[in-house]
Amino acid sequence: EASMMVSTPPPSRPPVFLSQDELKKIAAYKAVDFVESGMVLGLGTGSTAKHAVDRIGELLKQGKLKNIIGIPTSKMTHEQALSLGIPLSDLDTYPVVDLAIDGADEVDPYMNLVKGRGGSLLREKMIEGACKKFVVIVDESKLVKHLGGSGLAMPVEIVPFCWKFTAEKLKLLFGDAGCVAKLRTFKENGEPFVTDNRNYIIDLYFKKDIGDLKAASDAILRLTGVVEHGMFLDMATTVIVAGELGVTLKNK
Ligand code: ABF
Repeated sequence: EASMMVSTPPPSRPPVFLSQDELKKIAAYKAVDFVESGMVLGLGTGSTAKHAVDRIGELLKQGKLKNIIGIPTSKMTHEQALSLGIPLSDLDTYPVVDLAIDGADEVDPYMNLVKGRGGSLLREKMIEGACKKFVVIVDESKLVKHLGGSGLAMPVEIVPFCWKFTAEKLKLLFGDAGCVAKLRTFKENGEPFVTDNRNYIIDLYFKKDIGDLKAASDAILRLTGVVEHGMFLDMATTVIVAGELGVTLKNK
């Protein structure tokens, strides 16, 4: 009997659409590939960094990572890391951090970031400023051409004392750019959002391009009453972006 060569067409594969959370997880896991035993690690905050912290906890449990010291960037991450059994410490004890992994709200083409929309920025900036390597993990929705140009908030942490006065000063700084300064509050009761360091957050909304980011950063930091802002300029050493078409990694 003659055998017939039947060429079967390749099974038609429907495109796989990954959820935003799956993309965040892909970026996070990729970043954890850079973690080595014995490292002092800055543990980021937010829904993307959470996956990285989970993964570090898992690798520790499996014995694939050893002697890790975690430095959490928020109370929330502190709780998460504790529950995973990750040994924790702080910058007082470890003033030099080997590697930090954290998410961001915006990433520009020069690897400058906006952070703090989730409410945490001061501890992040202290810890990530003390890192030899700072790996930022995002899904592609976070990529922007200009920071603050998306009409979304640029957070500034300020002391609660006379916050209206400081908010007004912040707004006046950006008179030209047409900026709105809003106290961050809880929707449910209108109460001010309070940071881990017991401060308030003023969200700046720009109607125009901010222009020179370094100049804007310096001007904000010069205002008495301001503690820190969410622009992280020239800090990231690697950015990992997860998108529908795969993962890209950019180094400084
Ligand atoms: C924190 O998490 C913040 O600085 C930033 O606002 C946020 C990013 O969160 P997510 O990963 O949930 O978008 O690092």
